[in-house]
Amino acid sequence: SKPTLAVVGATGAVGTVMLELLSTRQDVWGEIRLIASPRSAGRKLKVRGEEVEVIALSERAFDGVQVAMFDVPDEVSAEWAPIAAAKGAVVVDNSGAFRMDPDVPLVVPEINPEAARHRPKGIIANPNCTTLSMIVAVGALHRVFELESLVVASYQAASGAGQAGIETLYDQIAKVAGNREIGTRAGDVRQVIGDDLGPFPAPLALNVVPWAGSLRENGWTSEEMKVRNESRKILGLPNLAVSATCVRVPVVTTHSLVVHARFARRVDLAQVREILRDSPGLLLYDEPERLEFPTPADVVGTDPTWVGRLRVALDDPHALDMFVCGDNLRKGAALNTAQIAELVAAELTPQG
Ligand code: 11C
Repeated sequence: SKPTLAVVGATGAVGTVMLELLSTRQDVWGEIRLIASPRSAGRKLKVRGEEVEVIALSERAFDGVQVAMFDVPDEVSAEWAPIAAAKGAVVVDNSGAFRMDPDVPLVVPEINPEAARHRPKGIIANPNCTTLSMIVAVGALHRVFELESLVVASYQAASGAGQAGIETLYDQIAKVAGNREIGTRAGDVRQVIGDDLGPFPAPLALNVVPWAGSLRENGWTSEEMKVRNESRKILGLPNLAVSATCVRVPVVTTHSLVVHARFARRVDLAQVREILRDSPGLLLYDEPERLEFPTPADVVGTDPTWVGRLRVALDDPHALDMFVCGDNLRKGAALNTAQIAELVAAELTPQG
């Protein structure tokens, strides 16, 4: 029989996309149980065309569950993922709570699917959306050219900060809309938007904000450290040199990154194109003569990582510059989690 799946955090920004995905992907699940905070319990949500009542997070909610996806804040995962695992569920956790735990694999199915099988804690971690938005492309190129260093800048969407981020951006856009003078004098955007900045440290409408996450040592942010640490772990390159600058932009959903990747081998652009065209999870969209390149407006709602603006660095034949976009709620979160859960489901229900 098909395994029972629990979706913890079913009502959040990622949870909402997860229910959409579960309704359209190949149906490998028996019961799908929706779990959320007591505040959301009793709500009915649609999955696979049926209304399902959300139940409150509790130990008993995991009775009979074989796979549990967690799309909740770090502290909720830290407390509840081990409880679900102790009850026998394989947990696929999308928070930051366990990603760097040496006993928890950090999995991207296109890159390191085999890692999912070794999970001594019964927990598999899903990477951060910014890492995920570039790593499928970088990983495919690493296989051939051997990655040595990454210098990246992110252009992150508001929905990376959850439903509150989305609401904040729409509210701010409404406040500045129609005013054809705003954005011409220092401080005028702040004045119109007022004090309610939501989860962002500066106005996001008509602006870019060089900050995501919280402050870590020496001026680096948590998000920048995640890009570095998680890339190293997923690629199995503990000494990979990584410098990331994470920036929030007024886009609702889809993270973009400018990537400068340096390899041990000389980069051959024709071969790069071939790799990006033929590897799973990637869409090569790079026709500069026709002004064709990925932008979040075209990428949102799609599954692959889109890659364009491919250039061999002018001053370094071992380095490649490119622009990548990935839907941060799909591949960046719900889709990768679903793909990992499907790997586990395939283990639990052997074919033939
Ligand atoms: C953002 N990437 O865009 C963050 C959100 O570690 O899962 C996801 C945080 C995480 O703000």
